[in-house]
Amino acid sequence: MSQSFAAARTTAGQAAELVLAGDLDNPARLTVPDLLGWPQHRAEVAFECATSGIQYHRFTGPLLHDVLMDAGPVFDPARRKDRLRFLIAVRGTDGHHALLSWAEIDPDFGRAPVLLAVTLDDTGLDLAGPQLVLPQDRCGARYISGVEAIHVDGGYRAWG
Ligand SMILES: Nc1nc2c(c(=O)[nH]1)N[C@H]1C(S)=C(S)[C@@H](COP(=O)(O)O)O[C@H]1N2
Ligand SMILES: [Mo]
Repeated sequence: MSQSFAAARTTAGQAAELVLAGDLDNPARLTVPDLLGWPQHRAEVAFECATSGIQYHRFTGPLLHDVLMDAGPVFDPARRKDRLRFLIAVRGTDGHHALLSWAEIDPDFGRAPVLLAVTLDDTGLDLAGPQLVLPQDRCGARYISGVEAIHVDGGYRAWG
């Protein structure tokens, strides 16, 4: 935690910012306080780390799906097949990054209640930046902390 905390801080203790970019009609920059503007959800999770064993944490924050829908992904929401070709890349301040498929978090498909957490064990993440929370994951590797960029990618639509 202390490493990502230091990396996410910009000058003079400013709050971390998260950039939403890619195939979006409304790209955005959001702080952790901005993320309080969506309905807040709670998750109590356990995940296994390859190096430190099973970890237990409590998180709160908005659904990733709610935040990304407001950023206007460029698919036709009425055509379900269109959404199946989108990917979501998530990167932390230390460069750790991972992919989700759009379908994984879509209420019509995988329905995974993935959060962009604003609190971790009742402590605010305002300076560290939000943390990706995937209650469906057995392993902790996608619980990316200090999230600084999310890129929505509809590139596979090029297959027609
Ligand atoms: N930014 C960032 N987030 C990360 C990682 C990382 O290297 N960088 N490691 C992941 C891994 S492998 C695990 S198991 C969990 C560890 O979470 P913990 O520190 O709460 O145990 O964080 C995940 N989130
Ligand atoms: Mo891990």
